[in-house]
Amino acid sequence: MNFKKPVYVTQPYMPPLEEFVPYLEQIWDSKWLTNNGPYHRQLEKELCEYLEVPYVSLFCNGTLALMVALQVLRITDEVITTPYSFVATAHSLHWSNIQPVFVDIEPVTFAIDPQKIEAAITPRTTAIVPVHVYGNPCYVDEIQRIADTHSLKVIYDAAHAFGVQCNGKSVLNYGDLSVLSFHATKIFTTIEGGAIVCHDEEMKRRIDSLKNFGFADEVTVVVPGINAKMNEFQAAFGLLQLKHINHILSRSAEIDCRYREELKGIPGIRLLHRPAESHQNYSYFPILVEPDYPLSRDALYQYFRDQGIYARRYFYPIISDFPMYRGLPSAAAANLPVAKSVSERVLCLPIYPDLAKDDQSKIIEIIKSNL
Ligand code: T4K
Repeated sequence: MNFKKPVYVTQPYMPPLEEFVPYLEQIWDSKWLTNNGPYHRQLEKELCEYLEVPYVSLFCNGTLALMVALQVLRITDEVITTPYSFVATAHSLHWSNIQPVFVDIEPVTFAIDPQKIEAAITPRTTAIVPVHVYGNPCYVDEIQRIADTHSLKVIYDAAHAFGVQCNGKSVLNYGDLSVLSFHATKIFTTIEGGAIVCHDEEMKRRIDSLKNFGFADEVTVVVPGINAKMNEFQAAFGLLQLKHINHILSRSAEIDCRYREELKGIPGIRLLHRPAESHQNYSYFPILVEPDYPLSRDALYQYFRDQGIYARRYFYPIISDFPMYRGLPSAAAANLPVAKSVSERVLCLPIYPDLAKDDQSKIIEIIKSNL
């Protein structure tokens, strides 16, 4: 069995090119390329409406948005976070001179385990940075209770959580701030891009200033800001994506549903639990390859690659195993057994709106054929 074209873990949804041309013409005519241009303002407004959140500040990528979120809340010293994420979660702390303190995940949703957070709090702890990994909402109520008890800030790394709801509202409304990524590999993309969701106008004003060198007006610089602005091409691409978002989400849901139907009950293949009270965006389809499956996770990964299917081991290795973190006391393997074990078994299968039905059939067939 061989694939003509490689099948990647994800691919961005590209709207019809002719629909993008009028946006480009507008940019050409106005010569307004960046710095809070008209498309930037329109996308912030449309995202607030679509996501049902009060304020959105757009960024050139999710990593800089995370760093600005840490700055605006004046987070210092130590921050509790998960080792089971993309490395940018911890790097944003590192770049802000903050020490990540890794807390293990719980084995059902792979989110940071709230029962283990309090033991990691020290007098130097200033915040918690949990991740809604694969779009599965964290234990938001427990996390907030802990944060309130210990006067900690909560910044959600919501890079995977575009459009996700829990308890009947957007998951982005929890915590002090939530940070989105709109990278090309995300379900909603602005090529590169990201955003901070916040709850009040003053906070939005401060975030906007921080991402624009700290300017308050033409001649006043109030904070040592950075340049993290989204440009007009990115914002235009986002506006067009938003027009197609229902199609993007419904196709992803169909693909997720088919994988679930076909793969449930296969010995040695475990599917990610999706809490019933949440509304998902279906942007990742992780499976766990357990010891009773005939192939190891890495053997299955390689088998797929040999057939031109580029499934990915998100997130392996765990962040705490990378050289710049592995010396930290919280990075000790004994502290993170669940994250370690999940990362050694996880494999994310291809899922994106244009995944052909035949390609998905072949992926399913490969998993079954090894039995
Ligand atoms: N927090 C979390 C939890 C995150 O997952 C991320 C990003 C961040 C923070 C940081 O946000 P950003 O600063 O990135 O906005 C990818 C992405 O680069 C990264 O954005 C993402 N998480 C991470 C989970 O995945 P790689 O190194 O796996 O990407 P790459 O280039 O191997 O792409 C994966 C596959 O996607 C390719 O095999 C093919 C396909 N692809 C990729 C690109 C770039 C396309 O079809 N078209 C494309 O343009 O990190």
